[in-house]
Amino acid sequence: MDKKKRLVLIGGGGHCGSVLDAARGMNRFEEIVITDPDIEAGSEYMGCRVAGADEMLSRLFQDGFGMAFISVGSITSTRLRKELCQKAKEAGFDFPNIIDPSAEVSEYAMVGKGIFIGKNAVVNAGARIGDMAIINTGAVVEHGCRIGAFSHVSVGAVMCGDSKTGDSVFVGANATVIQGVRIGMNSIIGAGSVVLKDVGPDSMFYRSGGVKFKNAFPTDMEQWFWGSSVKLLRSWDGRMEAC
Ligand code: JB2
Repeated sequence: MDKKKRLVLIGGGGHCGSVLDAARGMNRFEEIVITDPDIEAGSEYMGCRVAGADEMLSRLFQDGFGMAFISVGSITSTRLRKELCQKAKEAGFDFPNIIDPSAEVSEYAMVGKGIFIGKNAVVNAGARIGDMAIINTGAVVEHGCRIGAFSHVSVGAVMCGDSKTGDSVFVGANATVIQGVRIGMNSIIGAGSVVLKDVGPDSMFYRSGGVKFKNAFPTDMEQWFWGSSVKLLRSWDGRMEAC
């Protein structure tokens, strides 16, 4: 089998579910396995075999898997994703882009390697997406934007035209970065923030309207969540117990 059609997903959590779904939708990979130190080797995740921990990477490469993808998400820190990327490189793997078939990516956009573009995300003409970046579900990267390597534009976030991030930037869910604004490397933009001016490197920017929610964090969360009439219909990944 062509080694480019054999893919290892590194990390078998929630983000892996989105990546796996998109990878299958692309109809490009004939075999997909997962490495994850916390999932039993030989078990299945969404119908995909878990090969073992990352120590298996060299062995998998020798066995004819040529492609690897970092399927651990990055919430605020990109450290783990970088370490895993290095491990996979050292083992000899190449990195495909995984783009959900529902995403709209302009043919005039430029993308690097190892990028994830999730369901219904939009990457418009002239945008440039750096290696290993995540453009998550429903995010919009407008014309002329630049997204740095290892940066993550989270669910529903909007990068307006010609805005830019440096490397390893996290733009939280539903945040909006206004036209032409630049976010310096390693900075974090809080969910729902509206960024009207440049943000320097290594900064944290949170502005979510200052609205207070009464009882936002009930003490008996389990009771509040599961004690109602809500029932799980099915346990899709074997981790969630039906109640
Ligand atoms: O060193 C590692 C390692 N450390 C943790 N190697 C490998 N191969 N896997 C590792 N993991 C695994 O990453 C954990 O055992 C776990 O299975 C997975 C992390 O799963 P979790 O669901 O906690 O996070 P995620 O990174 O898949 O998703 C986060 O980021 C997404 C972008 C979540 O916050 C999601 O909600 C978010 N959409």
